[in-house]
Amino acid sequence: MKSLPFAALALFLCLNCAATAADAVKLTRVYEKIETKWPIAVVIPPDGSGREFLALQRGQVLILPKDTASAETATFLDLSSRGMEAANGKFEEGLNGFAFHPKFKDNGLFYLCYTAQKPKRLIVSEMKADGQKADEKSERVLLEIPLINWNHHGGNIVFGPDGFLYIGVGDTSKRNDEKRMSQLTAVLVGKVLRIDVDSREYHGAYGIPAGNPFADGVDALPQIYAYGIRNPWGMSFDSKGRLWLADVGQDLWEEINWITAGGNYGWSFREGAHQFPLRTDAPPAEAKLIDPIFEYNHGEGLSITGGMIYAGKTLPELAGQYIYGDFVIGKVWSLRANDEGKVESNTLLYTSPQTTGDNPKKKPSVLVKPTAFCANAEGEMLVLDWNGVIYRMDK
Ligand SMILES: [Ca+2]
Repeated sequence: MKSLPFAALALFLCLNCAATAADAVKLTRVYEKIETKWPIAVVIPPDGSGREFLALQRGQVLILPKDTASAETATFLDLSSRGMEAANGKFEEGLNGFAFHPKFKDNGLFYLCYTAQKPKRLIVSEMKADGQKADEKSERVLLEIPLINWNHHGGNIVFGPDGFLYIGVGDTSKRNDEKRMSQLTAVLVGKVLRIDVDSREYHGAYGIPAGNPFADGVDALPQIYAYGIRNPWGMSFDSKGRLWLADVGQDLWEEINWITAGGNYGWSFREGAHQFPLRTDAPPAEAKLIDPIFEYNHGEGLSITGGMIYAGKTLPELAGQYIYGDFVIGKVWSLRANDEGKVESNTLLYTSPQTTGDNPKKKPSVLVKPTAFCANAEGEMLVLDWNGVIYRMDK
């Protein structure tokens, strides 16, 4: 160390601090030999194969090798030539949702949620796969939702234990919910939607589950399951059937919600559990605005990435806890909540080191920017990093 010049010593100490900031977990890089640019989900098909499918935002889905050190992948689907994103739409536009039908083993069906241009819209579609390969020509479009901006369209999709498909859609506003979409039940943006992909009763494309809060379609669109959402990022069901949803905040608060049928989650009257100061009109007297079960302010992080309940074996102390992170600040936490949704603890597990990238004059940025928390085939937690890296959470 004595031979290190001062600047290098300072850098060494700085890196050392970041690395030893009492992280409770380690992030170990896996699939190092595979190009995994802009990963958005790792999904395990319900077919007993134990395969891991990696969805990338530019429209590819890869089947990852069993050996995490291998370079061998199979391309399941490649929609990268479609141009899902506008020139200024990179970062939020593209393929943001991928889910297998619960009976994928028998019917080969899976679902995608992605943006398309001219006109700008969010598409939910179904495709069929044969063994190792998706058949792009089998695509059946279920929903097309008009968008007016490149940001805030959510796009995560997940099947519930009820067999219905849940779709998280952002408010398609640049800022401030300026078009007042989230509370408006006549549009599908700023909502969680629920549809029955096995039925064709609605427009010949899918069905409306009878338990949807506006199933009769009177005064509100029947696909809506919950509303008052800003930009849902990270949706997952736990083993008790609860739907966890992280809603990205604007100026002050990031939030974690338990989504229930007909729930109004407040945006843009509220940001987190607080009145949104840029909105001065009062909510209707009858409105019941549901607060998040947990929120953190912008002193802690700037953009929440929702995750899932830990169900792996490597870190037994995290059993039953909800793992989530912050995309901008590069932190990972575990949240423990009781069955009533009361938070018992929130523990910082990991803080990303900072990096100057290729340009030391640039403001430092975080090394790990979590885009998703997913279970691998063994149930261990993977952290997908916007910088194109996949980590496994270890001791
Ligand atoms: Ca809210």
